[in-house]
Amino acid sequence: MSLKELELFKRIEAKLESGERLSFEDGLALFKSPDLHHIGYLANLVREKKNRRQAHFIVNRHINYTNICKNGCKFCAFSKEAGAPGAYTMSLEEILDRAAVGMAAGIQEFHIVGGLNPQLPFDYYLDMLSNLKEKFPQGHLQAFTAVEIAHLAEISGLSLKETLNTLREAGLGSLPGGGAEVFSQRIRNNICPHKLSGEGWLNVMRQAHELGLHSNATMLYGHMETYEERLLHLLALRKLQDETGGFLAFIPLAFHPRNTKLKGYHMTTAVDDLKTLAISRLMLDNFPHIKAFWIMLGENLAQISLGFGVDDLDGTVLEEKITHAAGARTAQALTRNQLVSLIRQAGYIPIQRDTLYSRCREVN
Ligand code: V47
Ligand code: SF4
Repeated sequence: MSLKELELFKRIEAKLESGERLSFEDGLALFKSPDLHHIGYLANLVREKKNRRQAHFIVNRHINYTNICKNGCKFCAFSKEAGAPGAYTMSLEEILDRAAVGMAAGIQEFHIVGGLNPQLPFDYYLDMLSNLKEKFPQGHLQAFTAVEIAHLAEISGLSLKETLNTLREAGLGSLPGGGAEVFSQRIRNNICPHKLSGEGWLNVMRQAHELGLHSNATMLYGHMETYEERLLHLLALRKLQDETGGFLAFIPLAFHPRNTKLKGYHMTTAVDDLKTLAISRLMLDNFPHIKAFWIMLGENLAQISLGFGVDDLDGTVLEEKITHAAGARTAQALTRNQLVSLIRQAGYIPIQRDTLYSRCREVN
């Protein structure tokens, strides 16, 4: 290790010990450092302080109600134009049927996201939530990214707060973290020019948090973004979290390039995945949880990530469409026992949680 590197790691460790926040420059130096193990060691110090040796998971089911989307983001292999082969929209009955299959497996949470389908009225979303809530009252509804919420405000003619309140009355429990991508407008102009802006995304989350709704946050990395742009994204999240405290978990999402309109990109490397997770743990000192979405990382790397700042492996998932459309080779679901055994074999304590981390219990 060079003297400069040694000084960097000493400086960061001293800051962690004194509780001083890491700066943009600290984050950049870490991203540029080749010493993955030392970065992991530092992230693990924070992880153990916040979450000890616990590794959280939830028994959940994803429901992607439509893949028809007017945004056509270049990194998305899931979305289709209306009428194109493979385009679908689930009826209310289909959604309830899928949820019922999940319930038999003891599902605690439905993670519901879809495209912006101009054919669907606001009532479709309200009926979906209220029927799911009525039939499966024990299932928390974590539904609709900030991008979908902004779209629903547009089609309903309501303000963001009114939209969120109406959805909450219908059964909405919290918001997932998708749609954030990278906040930089340079990146958005290139990869998702029709999508809600970064500022718009943060504003939806601010409004949701002000109403007492919790949410997650994500970052899609591994395409054309620079380390600087990743860090600005993390710092924007840290700033909003200082103001509202409404974020539960941060989930870096590794870009999967297959079948997308972004040509010439490769899957992210294990080193970049672990570094990004670890640096997220270090920069986001006010986020209680860092989640590795095993669907995107793979089960093996998700297991290793527990030593690099991660304290949550998401869930059983049951039927994932977005990443698999873009070439993910992981399974579509894991059983609760498989997740528990992944965590145990990595030397951590499996903790089954609910969506809001308010009821957590160690698995015997
Ligand atoms: O919003 C789309 C991303 C997100 C690709 O909140 C892609 O707990 C990689 O947000 N390669 C949906 N990523 C998934 C998501 C999520 C997943 C797990 C947990 C949580 C949570 C949220 O996936 C989209 C977009 O940002 N995405 N295409 C792709 N080709
Ligand atoms: Fe639509 Fe979301 Fe895919 Fe973009 S990422 S095209 S908004 S479904």
